[in-house]
Amino acid sequence: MNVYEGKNIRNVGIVGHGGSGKTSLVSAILFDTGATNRLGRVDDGNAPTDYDEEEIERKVTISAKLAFCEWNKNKINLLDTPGFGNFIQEARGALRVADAAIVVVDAVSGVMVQTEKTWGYAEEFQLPRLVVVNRMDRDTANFERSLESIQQTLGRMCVPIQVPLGAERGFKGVVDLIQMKAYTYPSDGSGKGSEGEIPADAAGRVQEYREKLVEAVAESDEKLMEKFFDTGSLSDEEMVAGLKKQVIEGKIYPVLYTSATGNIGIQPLLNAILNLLPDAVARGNVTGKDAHGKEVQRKIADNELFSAFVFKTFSDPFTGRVSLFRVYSGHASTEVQPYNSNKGVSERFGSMVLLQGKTQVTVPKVLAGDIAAVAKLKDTQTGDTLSDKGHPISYNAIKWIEPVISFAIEPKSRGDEEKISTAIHKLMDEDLGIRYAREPQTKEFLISGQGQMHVELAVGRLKKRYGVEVLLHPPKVPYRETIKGKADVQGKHKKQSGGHGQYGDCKIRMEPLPRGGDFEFVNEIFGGAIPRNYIPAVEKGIQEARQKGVLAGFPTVDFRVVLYDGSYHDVDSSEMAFKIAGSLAFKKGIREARPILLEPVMNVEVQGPEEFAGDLMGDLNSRRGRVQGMDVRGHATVIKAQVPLAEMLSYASDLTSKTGARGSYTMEFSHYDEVPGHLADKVIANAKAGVTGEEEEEE
Ligand SMILES: Nc1nc2c(ncn2[C@@H]2O[C@H](COP(=O)(O)OP(=O)(O)OP(=O)(O)O)[C@@H](O)[C@H]2O)c(=O)[nH]1
Ligand SMILES: [Mg+2]
Repeated sequence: MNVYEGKNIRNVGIVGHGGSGKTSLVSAILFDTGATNRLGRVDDGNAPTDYDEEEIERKVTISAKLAFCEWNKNKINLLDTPGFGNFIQEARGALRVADAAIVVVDAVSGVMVQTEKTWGYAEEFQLPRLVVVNRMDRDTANFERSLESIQQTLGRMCVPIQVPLGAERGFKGVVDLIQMKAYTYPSDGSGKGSEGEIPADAAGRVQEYREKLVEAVAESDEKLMEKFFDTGSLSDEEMVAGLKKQVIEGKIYPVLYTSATGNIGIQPLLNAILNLLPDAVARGNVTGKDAHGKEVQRKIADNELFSAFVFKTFSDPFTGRVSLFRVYSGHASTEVQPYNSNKGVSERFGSMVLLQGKTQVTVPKVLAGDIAAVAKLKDTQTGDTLSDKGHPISYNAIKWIEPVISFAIEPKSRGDEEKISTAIHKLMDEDLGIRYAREPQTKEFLISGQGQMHVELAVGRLKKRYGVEVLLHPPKVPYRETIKGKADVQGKHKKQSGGHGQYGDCKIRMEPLPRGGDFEFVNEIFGGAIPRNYIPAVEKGIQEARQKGVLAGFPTVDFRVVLYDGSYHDVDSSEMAFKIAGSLAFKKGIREARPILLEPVMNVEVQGPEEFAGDLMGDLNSRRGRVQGMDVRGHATVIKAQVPLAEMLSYASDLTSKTGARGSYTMEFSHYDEVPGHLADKVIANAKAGVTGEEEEEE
């Protein structure tokens, strides 16, 4: 295998909504460039970058994968990423080390939730982008409509540099609007295209979009603009140079058309990657921090000191831990001794490998700009920087998205707790999106992730890899309690039989606060009914008591306490006594003030193909959801609703099965709302059953 210099390398992250054809596109690229000798297919379980057992079984990409091809004496590193919401942070992790993104859009459904999300990640890392409209061969795939969806949501500067030839099953190639040539492909999937003149029936559209492209290029550059106004046109050289410059500056996002499974339009895409996207050294410098936290820069060049960023870790059944890294400066080889500046330890490099999906290809060294892997680093984790020991540098790690769903996890056989914890921590080594913690309130161990599928997958791996079997319980909904009415009560704590007594006495009024008001304590004591130094103790007593509400033990919120009277005893009063008095008053007051249960309500946005709109609405209604609006984006319907979290616990998998994995949703906290009476009784009964169950166990 050749060693490539950064100026001949492109690092592209392939991102987009689930099922848009990213993995199939990578398969076609690898086949057409001769990196593989057959066209791998997701549906047949032999796509090079969907090789995990779970991926083959589910036909979705679960973790980011690396592959590469050689094209016109350049090396293209392809990072295939998941588009399913549960695993979308993998896309972000991959873009962290890419120099450009290919955003894949399904020609039928247009831009969807995860398309926008990954577009946002590319924005975050300021990456130049190509938009690839794939699945052009499908029924109802439509050039104009998909473009409208793209320009509406991703922006007007998404400009076609091709127009497709033929439609739906008749899709057979593209016209390149720069070369003004047609590229057509046979229907046998061989990918062997031929160049030709523009067919007469496409001439009108070609003319129209060529003009739009020229205008877009002229528009984003003052000099070209002048020239364009003077002469009404640009030369071919001005076009190419102008376009490349503006793609790299993020002013234009070229749109291309493919059928990945039909192997149509792949070479023009490869040419666009080489001709329009920046090489691996184009960025010039990268900024990191030295040992003292001071900003330092490294030039992306082979003759600089070594530095590399580890962006992914996975465990291989044969070689153990494998770390994927991008070399930013210097080079990596067995001769280099890497120092992990985050952990403060030296590591040892084994042989360098390039990854072709699961196939490892050994290389003597890896130069600045390239992406490769190495096995058996001891202490290095995802997000760490390896560098020269004498000149340590660390690059910014990726901040991972917080988990959205939690399950209580319990060993199938007692005494396995220790084993679970060890095994989960090993999993977390390769999946930073998983969290594991003990919930102090319920004493349960919680495993959290980006969705039900994410957590279930982790649990499946626990069993498969480490032989630990666990049970998952429905996640606990963080209910709250509050009051609807008012109360005026006295809390008196008095123990004065023998020895030093205890005396605390307070009178409080309670009233509801608006939602989100949490807790307020107002002191209206005048004239020393309670000495000033005991007043904080009353408040503390209430603060502590409200953590466990009177209905079902959930925190009590959104109420005000006004302390207005009380009494004390010269000798027997103490802080402790007033704290207890406060908590007694709280419990009594809450009971009198019509306590109710609150539940979290979520803002939910569901997106799915139009034909499911009715089903999805009905389903949200049956989950006590309040639908707030419906929108159409391309062929996709977007439904916005507010739904109680308690009804959304299994939504991820329900939606997947309802829509054949074509639906997706996002969810964020909106507000707390009262739990309807009949459901509240159930929640309270369950909470009480849970609590007594646990107490019995402890005894
Ligand atoms: N007709 C048609 N089907 C395609 C095309 N590209 C992909 N598919 C099919 O669409 C489905 C999804 O393709 P994938 O390549 O797995 O899509 P993906 O974007 O990698 O999906 P995730 O990894 O789950 O995000 C598979 O059944 C493919 O066979 C295409 O161009 N035309
Ligand atoms: Mg995929």
